[in-house]
Amino acid sequence: MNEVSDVRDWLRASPRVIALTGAGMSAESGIPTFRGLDGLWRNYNPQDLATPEAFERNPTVVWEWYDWRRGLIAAAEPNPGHYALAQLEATNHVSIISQNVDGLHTRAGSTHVIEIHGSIWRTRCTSCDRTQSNLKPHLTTLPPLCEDCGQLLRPGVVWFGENLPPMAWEASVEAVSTADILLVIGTSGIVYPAAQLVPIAKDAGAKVVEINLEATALSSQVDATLLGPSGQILPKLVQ
Ligand code: BJW
Ligand code: ZN
Repeated sequence: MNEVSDVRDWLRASPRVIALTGAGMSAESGIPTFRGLDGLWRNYNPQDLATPEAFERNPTVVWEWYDWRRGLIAAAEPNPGHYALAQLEATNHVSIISQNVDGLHTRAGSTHVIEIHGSIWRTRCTSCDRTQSNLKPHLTTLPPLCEDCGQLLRPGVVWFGENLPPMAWEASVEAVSTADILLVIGTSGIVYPAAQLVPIAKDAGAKVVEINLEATALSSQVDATLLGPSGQILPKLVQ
């Protein structure tokens, strides 16, 4: 069985496509994943960097890590996988639910992108909640302070133990509930509630296809797994 050509046929018969993407989607752009061999969590402890408690303890250390990642991402380009998903909009109704904070889907031209873990390009005031877009690769002073109230700004991302932005989460549940096919791309599927979108889609009748270098926590729930780099598989699916 040629699974790539089978999934290509499924896509042709699926007007509404949802893609749930994770760090593996951007790996071929040179952005490290979290849990892979050279993943961010191999060198850094998430408890020290990606929790509200870590930020309260040491905002400068957390900001230095995010500022380093901003520099990496600013220097990166979308890869053929990002462009293939953007190109799919020519033939299908496509929404992307991304756990990534890098903004590369939008840079590749995708127009319906829900960022469920926020964006590294936004800051939010810890006091007055003012949210701002800041596209500079590096911030001038760390930690940055709010121009309105002078209090500490934080990265506009979702840390462990924090709720996802309610509107983004509701839109995601709605999207997978009405999907014909869900593509689950480059995610280990162990972070919740993002991973919950897979059973929600399945229960609502969507076909689920996983694209990953290896089997994941979600593999037993999907209709097909395409093993390989998403930057190579997605262009073949969209051809
Ligand atoms: C390729 C490839 C290529 C490589 N091609 N593939 C038990 C205890 C405590 C908490 C919990 C618990 N159970 C559940 C929770 C809640 C917690 C959670 O899920 N924890 C688990 C880890 C156990 N979740 C939360 O806290 C969430 N909030 C929440 O639940 O609110 C309610 C609540 C409130 C109060 C208390 C408790 C609950 C929020 C989760 C936020 C996650 N945040 C991060 C950081 C975002 C900002 C940032 O970027 O800095 O999000 S953590 C990190 O993980 C990041 C990612 O978006 C997320 C998912 O990772 P992802 O994308 O899957 O990456 P990897 O590295 O894991 O996988 C990469 C994959 O790609 C691999 O499979 C590779 O094989 C593959 N790959 N190259 C294709 N070329
Ligand atoms: Zn403020």
